Amino acid sequence: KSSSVIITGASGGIGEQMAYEVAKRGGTPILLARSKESLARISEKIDNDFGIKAPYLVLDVSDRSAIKETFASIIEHHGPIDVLINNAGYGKFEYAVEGSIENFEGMFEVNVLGLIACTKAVLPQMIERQHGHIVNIASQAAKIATPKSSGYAATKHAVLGFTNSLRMEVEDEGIFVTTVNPGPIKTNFFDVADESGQYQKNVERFMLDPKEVASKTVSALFTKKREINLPRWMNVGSTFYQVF
Ligand code: NJP
Repeated sequence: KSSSVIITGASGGIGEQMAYEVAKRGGTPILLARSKESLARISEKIDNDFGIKAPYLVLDVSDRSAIKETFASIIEHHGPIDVLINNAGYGKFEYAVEGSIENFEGMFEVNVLGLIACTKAVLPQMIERQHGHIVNIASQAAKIATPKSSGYAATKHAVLGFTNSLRMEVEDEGIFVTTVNPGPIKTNFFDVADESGQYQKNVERFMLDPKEVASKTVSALFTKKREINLPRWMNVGSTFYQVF
């Protein structure tokens, strides 16, 4: 049976590209996000290009009861899950003094608690089968902080902490656990993160290709890679930093 790979945030960006990479390697991507039309388009492309039927379901990962129901239904209809790629996430770049507490809360709901809830929804069956891989898309912001990323960097530091602890708990259960820490990637991420366009303008020429991030991530499935770091140079204000 081909491996089933759940991808959250599969309606665009690196999630979409990871879905193609999984299908290219003969796996079955199971696509989750809020935008049904985009998921339908991507699933159809996967069928046309790779002859693989990729199921898709609408899921907002900030809705914890929906996560429980959706994952239970996937397991019931498509059998056990081999891989979960926790990719859904977003940032809102603003100064801590200016950002509303609701903006901080929103990022934690999706990037941290949504990721934890999705992980908890697949872990029991992975432990039972002594088989699986959890991949958490964090960020270079899990390692370094920059101004205006206090909320986003805090969520990604939290993802890294959760992932490192989880690995210790399940590595003897046949389950691999990997964090991916990319630099800036050319996706729609910055349309939400940086409405002024200033940050995007600064880092645009250093941006990673989403296809590269996707192929490096998917080719590490079922390996013991603990972290995939994809460093970039960044221009913050007028100063250039090498990120790692
Ligand atoms: O961004 P984008 P990326 N429930 O905006 C989904 C991290 N990262 O591919 O729900 C469920 O193109 C959204 O789908 P929809 C970043 O933090 C990025 O760049 O239909 N899904 C879409 O499919 C994130 O964790 C950069 O709107 C939700 C997807 O998430 C991951 O990479 C750098 C959702 C976002 O696609 C993918 O981001 C870095 C919700 N509540 C890390 N909210 C970068 N781009 O520079 C959003 O280090 N989604």
